[in-house]
Amino acid sequence: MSESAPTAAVQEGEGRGAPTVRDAALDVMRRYGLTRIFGNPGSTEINFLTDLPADIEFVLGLHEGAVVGIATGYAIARGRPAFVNLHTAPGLGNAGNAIANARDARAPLVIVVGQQDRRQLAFEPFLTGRHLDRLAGEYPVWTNLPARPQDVPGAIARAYHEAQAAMGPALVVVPMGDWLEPADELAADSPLRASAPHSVSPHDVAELAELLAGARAPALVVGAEDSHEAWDGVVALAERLRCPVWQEPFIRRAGFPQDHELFAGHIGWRRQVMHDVLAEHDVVVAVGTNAFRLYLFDQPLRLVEAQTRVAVITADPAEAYRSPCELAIVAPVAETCRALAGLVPDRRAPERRTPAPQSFQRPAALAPPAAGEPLRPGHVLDALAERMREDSVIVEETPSSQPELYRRIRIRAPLGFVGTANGGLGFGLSGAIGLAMGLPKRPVIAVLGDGASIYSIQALWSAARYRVGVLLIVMANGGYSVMDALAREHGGQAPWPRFESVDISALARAFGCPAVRVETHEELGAALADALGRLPGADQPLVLEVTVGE
Ligand SMILES: Cc1ncc(C[n+]2csc(CCOP(=O)(O)OP(=O)(O)O)c2C)c(N)n1
Ligand SMILES: [Mg+2]
Repeated sequence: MSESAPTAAVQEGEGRGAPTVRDAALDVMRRYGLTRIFGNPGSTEINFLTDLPADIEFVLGLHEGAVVGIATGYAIARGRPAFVNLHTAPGLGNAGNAIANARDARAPLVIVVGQQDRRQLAFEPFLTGRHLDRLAGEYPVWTNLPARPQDVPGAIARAYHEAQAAMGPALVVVPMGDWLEPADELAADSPLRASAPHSVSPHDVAELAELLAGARAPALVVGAEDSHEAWDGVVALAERLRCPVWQEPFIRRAGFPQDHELFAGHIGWRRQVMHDVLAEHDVVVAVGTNAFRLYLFDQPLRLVEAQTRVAVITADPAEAYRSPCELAIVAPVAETCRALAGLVPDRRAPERRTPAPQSFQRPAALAPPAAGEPLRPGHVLDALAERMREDSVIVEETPSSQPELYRRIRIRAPLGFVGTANGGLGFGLSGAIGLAMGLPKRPVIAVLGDGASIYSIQALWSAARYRVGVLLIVMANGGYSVMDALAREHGGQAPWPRFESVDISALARAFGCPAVRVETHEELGAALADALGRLPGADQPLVLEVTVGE
């Protein structure tokens, strides 16, 4: 599947006389390379979607959570906005959490939401969306109901720039009659190309450089910046500082190469654990994230001691301003780290005798299960770690075995790890499909809980229909293991049952997606070798359902 690059080509109407708003909108979409529509259709979008021109492709998802999840993966893969069509309140409502996740995942999306006709909106007809521009709440980076039909194409253009600039979903509500109105060349419009240069001078980072220069035991805690440039910048800074680099909890993206000797491991989310890790250091810099990414308030503990000095480097102003710290630099991570690396003293210099920090120690591979014992998640992860290519993209949504995945799988390439950014299950399966669509030259492998896989299971149909060669490994333990553990830890019984009877492979096949179930160590090795041998480039998805003990 290919999608045309952005062009400034302006085409005349689609053959029906004077150009309509729809014609102008399609031209805007071509202009920005938004020629693939991820969507689920409804009556309020018929005017827009019927008889799409040949260069505009429609990719169907069978539920809006799946649609936006796939589009999110695709946008992350390509680093530029993907286009989504949703059907008024039902479509936008169903997509709610996927939009929230796209925001946290920094995925640029242009989302067009259909609406009833302006001429009868006042009567609230069937399928009216009440204040559709508010239904997604605070999650879109920009929301617009165009002032008049003629401003729809310009609003889509603006949404493209807003999504790209803020790296999140931008939403345009389009009443259905608008598409057929005559276009107006005097209507709203946006730049053909926009550029927002962000160079960082030594002067901009002098204060932080000074802080780091005086540090006895500095450390970096990295977040979600995983471009080649960001990795190079953080590596250069860490090497000058000769300091440990920790990955924050609940990884969205891997912020540092995990085979680097300075990689110290993943900070556990428990406040005591975080505190103890940070307490070793007198200066801690959060890079590409806020200080610090939290989960449950399990203990009323401060995360850093009063004498620990904390700084933040992030391009996201909100991340910076919600961080209690001494100094926050709101600027791109790559450029900031490179500028800092040029200023801080080189602690590798022999006379400084800075001891090398402890590298992350990975656990040894598990011995195969004894006769009659089930496979454990660690077996699956070992088998994957042993065979996966360095440039693989691992998509993680496997709640109870997440810590084990962090320990056993090494991420060695930029954009080598994509996690569910806001914790809402359903992105893993759908997002992996979009990532594989957008990264046809890299193996894309999702590791999913069985429960997690069901939240957007319909996306398997899209993977099969559009021949997306993604590998989806499902840890089938027959229940919500992590929730059961939390209930036990809370000292009580979980009221929810287990669901061993759900047959994930059968569900996959019902959606047209090939599936293999694996129960033994031998089957696991053989099935994984076979599946990975086909990646990248497979022309169909595969679900590998592995029966695992808890
Ligand atoms: C949309 C959504 N609903 C509910 C939850 C709460 N939740 C977190 S983990 C989990 C269970 C996951 O089960 P499974 O994927 O089978 O993983 P396991 O714990 O068994 O490894 C649930 C329900 C959530 N994170 N997202
Ligand atoms: Mg499970």
